[in-house]
Amino acid sequence: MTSTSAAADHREGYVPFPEQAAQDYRAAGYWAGRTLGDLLRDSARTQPQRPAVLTDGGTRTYAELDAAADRMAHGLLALGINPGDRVIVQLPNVPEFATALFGLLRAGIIPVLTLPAHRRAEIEHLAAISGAVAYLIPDTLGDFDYRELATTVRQAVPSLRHVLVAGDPGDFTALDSIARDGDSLPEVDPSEIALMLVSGGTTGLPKLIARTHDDYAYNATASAQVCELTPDDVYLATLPAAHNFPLACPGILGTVATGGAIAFTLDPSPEAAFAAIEKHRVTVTAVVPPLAQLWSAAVEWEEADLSSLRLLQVGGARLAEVNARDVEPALHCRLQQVFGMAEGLLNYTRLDDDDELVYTTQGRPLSPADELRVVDADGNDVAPGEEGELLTRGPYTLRGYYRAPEHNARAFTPDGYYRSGDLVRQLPTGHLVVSGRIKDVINRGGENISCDELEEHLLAHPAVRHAAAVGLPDASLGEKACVVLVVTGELPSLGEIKTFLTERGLATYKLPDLVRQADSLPITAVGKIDKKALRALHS
Ligand code: OOB
Repeated sequence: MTSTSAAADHREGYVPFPEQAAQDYRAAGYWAGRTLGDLLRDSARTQPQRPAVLTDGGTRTYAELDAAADRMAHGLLALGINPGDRVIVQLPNVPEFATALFGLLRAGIIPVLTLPAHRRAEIEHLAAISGAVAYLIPDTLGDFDYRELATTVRQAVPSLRHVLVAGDPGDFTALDSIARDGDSLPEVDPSEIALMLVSGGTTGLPKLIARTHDDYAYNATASAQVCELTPDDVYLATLPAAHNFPLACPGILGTVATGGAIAFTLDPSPEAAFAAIEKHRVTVTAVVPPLAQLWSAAVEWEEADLSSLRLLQVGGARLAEVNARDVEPALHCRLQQVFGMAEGLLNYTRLDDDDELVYTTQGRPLSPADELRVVDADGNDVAPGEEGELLTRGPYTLRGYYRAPEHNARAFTPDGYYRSGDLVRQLPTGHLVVSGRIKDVINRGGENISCDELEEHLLAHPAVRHAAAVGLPDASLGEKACVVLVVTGELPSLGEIKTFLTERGLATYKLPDLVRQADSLPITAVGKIDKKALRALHS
């Protein structure tokens, strides 16, 4: 494929918002006609000397970040990478992430945001479906050498013309060596694809989610409002920066749009992250539930000063109520539950919500224009307050995965609602309680056991630190219920667990058949419990 046709082909396999919906979102002001690059430009104009990025080595002002993004954009274009081309970005939480991201966005080049934990299978797949022309990597991370990965990936995906390395380039090109001055940058259309996110699904290979400038800018700025961000806020990217949550909920983009400062930590452990919070006087960060739990416990032994922290956002998987109640007393900041998805819809508990809503729900929709339906297995709306599958569409929710027509036929209703696969109940306040995934159930002899429900009960056991329930193949039952526990002290016996669960009022058919012990639970690239890996480990 020549570069000219590559530049025009990015819309092939893209499912746009219907014209009428787009008009409505513009007319209502949700889509403001600004690009993601403009968000940085605006902050750099109004407050050039304020800090934009805080690093161990010093501060980068808005004027500096703005200029660095422009120079990066010119450098990328000078390599022959054209507006509309896709570039695989696999950078960890380092300050170069911000420069590279804004450089690509400014040039109208489409970053495909992969996670540092992705390996050959995922990267080759994402590079092939996106038709990427370049691959941005760090040199090494821990003992993993991304340059070796790039060498392998390039052999399999011939469209990858360039490998750019943040750090020691080896045989490739150093990312910082390409930056250069230039005259003018291409006009970027705000209704065009800005970037691509990778779906978080734990089954099958990841899918690509194309987000437009209009929809993603709204995602970030409306989220910043809900979190009451101001230019005095300091946001710490703790989760991998390429994930929707730390990127735009409100994350890096929402902070830049507000004129606050961002900082990065490569290591989310309490030791490293707490040191970063103390050093940069961090006010807001986002974590997954296992980290929230670990951080809440770690204040016992970590000495760092966390007094700057005002808001801890927790999402990505369900935060058990027992753990939700621990966060505020331990960390002395407000807890916010966030139920979101790379596909779009975001739900937040609000800062002024009643405590009980904050501890027991996963928030309510970000936008007045978010449309939600809760449906039964036949696709009919359930009665208000009843459990069902969440379907949604709205001003920042995709209408189809990129280049995935067959999957789209199943994942969307004919009228454009995305079938989330999440089981929820909606309270009269609009808040959602997530009760599990449609598929995260154990089918034990025809009875369905919700893994989330079982796990929530297990976590209430004083010896249990982490719990995961999985169905394992069984000749007579089809599936049997196995619970894998990380415990403090001794592993309770199966009998003890059954008695404990029965005393909590759990139905007999939901009691586990097996109890297994683990030192830790396997996690996905962003830190959620990885059920697929767990099932493989314990089968
Ligand atoms: C976030 O995005 P993804 O794309 O990695 O994963 C989305 C899925 C949801 O469909 C749901 O199954 C689960 O992750 N999930 C939650 C949850 N937040 C996400 N399940 C229960 N409780 C929650 N609070 O994970 C994501 C994107 C933006 C903001 C926050 C999380």
